[in-house]
Amino acid sequence: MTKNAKLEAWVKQVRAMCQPDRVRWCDGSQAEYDEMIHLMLRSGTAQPLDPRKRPNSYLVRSDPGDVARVEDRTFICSEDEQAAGPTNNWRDPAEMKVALTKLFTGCMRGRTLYVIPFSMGPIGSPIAYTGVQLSDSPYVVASMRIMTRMGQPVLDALGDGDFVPCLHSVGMPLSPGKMDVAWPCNADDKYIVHFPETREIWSFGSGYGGNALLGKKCLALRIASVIARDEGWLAEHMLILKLTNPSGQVHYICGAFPSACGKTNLAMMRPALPGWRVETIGDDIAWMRFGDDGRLYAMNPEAGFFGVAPGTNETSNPNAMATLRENVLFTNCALTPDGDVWWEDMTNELPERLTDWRGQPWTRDLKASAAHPNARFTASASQCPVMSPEWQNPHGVPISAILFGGRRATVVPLVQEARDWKHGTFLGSIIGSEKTAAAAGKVGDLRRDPMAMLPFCGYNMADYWSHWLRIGRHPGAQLPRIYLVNWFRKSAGGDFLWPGFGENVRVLKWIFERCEGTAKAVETPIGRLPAEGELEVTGLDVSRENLAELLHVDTEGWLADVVAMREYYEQFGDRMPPELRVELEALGQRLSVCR
Ligand code: TSX
Ligand code: MN
Repeated sequence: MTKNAKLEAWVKQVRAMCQPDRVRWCDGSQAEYDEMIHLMLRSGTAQPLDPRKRPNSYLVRSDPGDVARVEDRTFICSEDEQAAGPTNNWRDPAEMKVALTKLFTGCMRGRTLYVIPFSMGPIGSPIAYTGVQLSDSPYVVASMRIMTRMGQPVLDALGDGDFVPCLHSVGMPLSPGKMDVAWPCNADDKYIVHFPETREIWSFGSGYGGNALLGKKCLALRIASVIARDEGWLAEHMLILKLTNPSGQVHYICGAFPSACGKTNLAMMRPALPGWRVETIGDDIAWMRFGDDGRLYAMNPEAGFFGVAPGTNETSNPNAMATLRENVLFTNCALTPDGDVWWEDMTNELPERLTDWRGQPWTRDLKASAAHPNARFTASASQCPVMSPEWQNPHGVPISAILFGGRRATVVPLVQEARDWKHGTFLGSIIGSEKTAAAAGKVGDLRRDPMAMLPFCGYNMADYWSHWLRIGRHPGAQLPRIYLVNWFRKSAGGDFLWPGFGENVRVLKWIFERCEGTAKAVETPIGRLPAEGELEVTGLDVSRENLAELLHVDTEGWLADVVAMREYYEQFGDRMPPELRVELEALGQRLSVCR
């Protein structure tokens, strides 16, 4: 299977520590996937959906205490605490290893240890990274086969090369003769741990999503962000889309949005303007490197979608609905009486009866949601009808524009263009979302999520900003333009001012034409806004007043934001890059002048 000495030694060492009953090297075959499904059916982890409704698809219910990423149990274990920064949880790496070794000792008794080789990026691509995950979860094996390039071809390409070791256990050993539970996990101890200097990941106690599928958030973002800093590239929490205009010209665009802003919907958008085309390269992660021409080339390191199901429907994202027709693993969705899945806002009408995500009977008079709000689908990228063939390009695609978004009912206009890379980095650093009713805290409170990387940056956020500024000084760089966008402005009466979804292509069109040099902008204190008549409004059902409001500079609102940002930057002390403080104060100055 492999002659990789490091891999053989590591598997041997983990086997001795975790004491699984057996070790299985995953080849990535369909037969192996089917076997994992069979195991999950037998243990009650999964149930089949009606093949006439949803061929080759399964519903998995997690433990009710294991339904999401656990940020307070996520650690960056660098030698120096300052290297992790004020926005990450830090522990001393040696002490953490001792604590974890205790937890991992004997933790796989009664289970199988799966060796899961995977590639983030096309196998053999010069900019891909290989990881190997050791896990005791068949759900992880099946999910990794959808979400990454996984199996023997990865080992063949790896040869004697290096890889990122990713150790995972659900943290629930099985005593001899004891029946397994449907969703094994550890209720008391969960640890999602990153060692950025040695490039290792240890994850204990959770079987869910970002906690357990270690190629995604742990490797492709937290560890990769550190590698990217050291090697001069960018590992970002961004979608990648291909935008084609009616004449067939193309621009590739990346976008970073905090959660619940519809990143997957944008990546798969069906444009409302005739002749315009959006194709998907990726919906979550972009790795960007300079090409010989000085442009930034972005690659999607993933091979599938692990998307939030609630809110996905034929209107919000028809291409996602098509992606989900077959061969899907659903997690924590509701089940219909005829053997299909359902989630909130999937259909206009509430079903009469369902089985909810916990397996309990549900009727529509109940107030509780039937699917968990973080219910997920796991589906192969190749099933997306608007997947661009270039998503497999081993060198990536040249990026013309980067979007930073957020959910802001006030202040931030529909779109504004950064004056240069430095200003764009500043705009990325200030993005955030207002809390919706679902989250804890006061509704309307702004949660800053710089570059949408707050939970995913594997080092000090201030150093990360410095790295962005350093990228801007790359010799011969032909940098993307940077934009701040906001689909979520509301009127005083509380209605959304912008229809969003497919109509967002109007904003993308202006950005496209800025890249072509054909669209005009006006300079304002906050950046460049579409000049009068430059935003395509033909066929758009938005009043003149609302359009004006969407593109208005709210001087007082921005000045209040400047004060809040000054306070936000404080926590980074003298690691804060002076250029961003200069940008912030310059913005304050420009706004004060036109007060
Ligand atoms: O995904 C969204 N996008 C991006 C789409 C390409 N959503 C859903 C956010 C939750 C994940 C949006 N919601 C968007 C948006 O652009 N805009 C809005 C707000 C909105 C919601 C409903 C309507 C208009 C705006 N209109 C009607 O319901 C009729
Ligand atoms: Mn994400």
